[in-house]
Amino acid sequence: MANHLFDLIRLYGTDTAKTFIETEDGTRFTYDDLFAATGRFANALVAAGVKPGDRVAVQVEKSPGAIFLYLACVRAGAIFLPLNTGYTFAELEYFLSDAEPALVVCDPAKREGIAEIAAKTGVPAVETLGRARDGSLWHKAGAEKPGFDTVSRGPDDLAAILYTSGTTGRSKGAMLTHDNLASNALTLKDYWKFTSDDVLLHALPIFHTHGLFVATNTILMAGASMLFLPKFDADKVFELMPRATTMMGVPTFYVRLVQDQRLTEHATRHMRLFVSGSAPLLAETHRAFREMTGQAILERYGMTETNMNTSNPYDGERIAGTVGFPLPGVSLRVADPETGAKLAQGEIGMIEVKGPNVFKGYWRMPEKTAAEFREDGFFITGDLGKIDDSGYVHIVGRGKDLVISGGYNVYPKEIETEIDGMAGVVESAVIGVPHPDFGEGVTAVVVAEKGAKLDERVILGALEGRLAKFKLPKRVIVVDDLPRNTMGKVQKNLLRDAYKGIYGG
Ligand code: MCA
Ligand code: AMP
Repeated sequence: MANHLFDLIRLYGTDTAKTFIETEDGTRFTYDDLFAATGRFANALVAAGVKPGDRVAVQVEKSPGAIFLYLACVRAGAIFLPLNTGYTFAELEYFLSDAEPALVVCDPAKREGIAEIAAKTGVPAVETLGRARDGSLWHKAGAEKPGFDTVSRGPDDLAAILYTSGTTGRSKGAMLTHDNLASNALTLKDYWKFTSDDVLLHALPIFHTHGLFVATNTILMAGASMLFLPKFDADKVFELMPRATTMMGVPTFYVRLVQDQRLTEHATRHMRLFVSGSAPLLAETHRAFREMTGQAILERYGMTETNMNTSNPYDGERIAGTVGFPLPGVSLRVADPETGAKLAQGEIGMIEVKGPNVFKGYWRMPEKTAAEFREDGFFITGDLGKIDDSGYVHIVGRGKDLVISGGYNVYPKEIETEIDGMAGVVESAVIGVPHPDFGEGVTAVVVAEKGAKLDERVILGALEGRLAKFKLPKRVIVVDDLPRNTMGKVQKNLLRDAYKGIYGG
């Protein structure tokens, strides 16, 4: 039966003896293995009670098994819901109660804690999947047949839900359809000239758009291969580059590489493309990389809700500090943030996009969805930018209160709510300030009650275990009061200015 995304993957994975994934220990899975494993996993999902349209929540360590599980969900007509491995149990409870999955799959080490939350939130089934080809789901899938009658799904059916935090606090589940994912992967394959000869050095996590869809789906559509690292590790990257042709990364990857004397033209001679995204790449990093290797990093721009929107050109000039041109099929405009009226070329305003890449809406939040679309169907990104005379898009700021640390989004409101709830705290403001490694460092400015014994250590101690580590402030500063404008609103720009040097960046 027709399954929009999986059929395309099958169509392009024609050389079934070819390696799809090779892991650090040299284990290889071919496209044949991939198709058989997705069949086995899909059978195991059905046996676990998963029906078409059900959500499958997954918080597992990076491994080929996690990719098999993603594609098994697609084949079974289920909705894949990946979760950051850094999320604490307290954070997971919200996702499970909001998404109401039929099954949650977690790392074997977390089974007990997750089972408790599953029971509390009414999730009927829990399975485990480990990095060492272990866990209950791995074993159950191994006992199943590789043949599976792939469930029929059209272009507009949901393939995945990815949660993205909201500026008002509650995370929103972005609903992505088969065609959102398929169309974007096919576009990127062509735009970045991927062929079955490519080998992608994959060092990103696979619970976000970048590592899962941009990287993995593009490779699948090209019938190409991946070298799978559990995480970014400069030593491993240098060791593997002679065997790879491409890499995709967040700016922190490149910041770390340009500080390394091993980065030379010779070391990168086998690589044809380095892509950067998820956060702004500093022009100085772009320049340093070019000087050391002779290669220009290709910067692109996307969002969880929209997949990829723009890209610097493959053949033309890749300009540092810009995110390039709208991708084929994507309409992009810069509009007045208040009225939505299109602005003249060169003016700064809200970036809005429309195209087959744009998501279907937020899970069970019709009002929030409606608020983020214009009447003519353009999605309001929350990013401020302009289009220059040559058509390159520049992102100049954010209209949303968001910090991006090492490629992970951190919403100040969520951290402020936690801090404000602590005894002895009057109020807090969380900001992002330049950080030499993570781009922006999450920083909390806190007003304490008179006489309260609050310092950085106490506040950080209280946040630990409640929030994922990447969200924890790198510094906490206790002050007497926060600067406010005449309307009483905290002036975060003044705080950002006051603390811009604290990380020495
Ligand atoms: C780890 N830590 C972090 C981060 N990562 N803190 C802030 N921000 C982070 N991103 C914590 C660790 O828990 C640790 O805490 C300490 O910082 C130092 O860890 P370190 O070993 O240096 O970090 P790492 O493990 O090397 O990770 C850094 C990383 C990683 C490689 C940059 O965060 C990463 O892979 N980021 C990629 C995120 C990503 O894929 N984003 C795409 C989103 P402690 O010392 O206390 O233990 S998709 C997206 O944005 C859109 C769609 C798009 O356009 O792509
Ligand atoms: P997420 O919600 O994790 O999908 O993050 C999407 C946000 O990351 C966008 O709205 C932008 O603010 C930011 N972003 C992604 N790529 C870039 C880039 N190349 N330059 C600047 N910001 C980027």
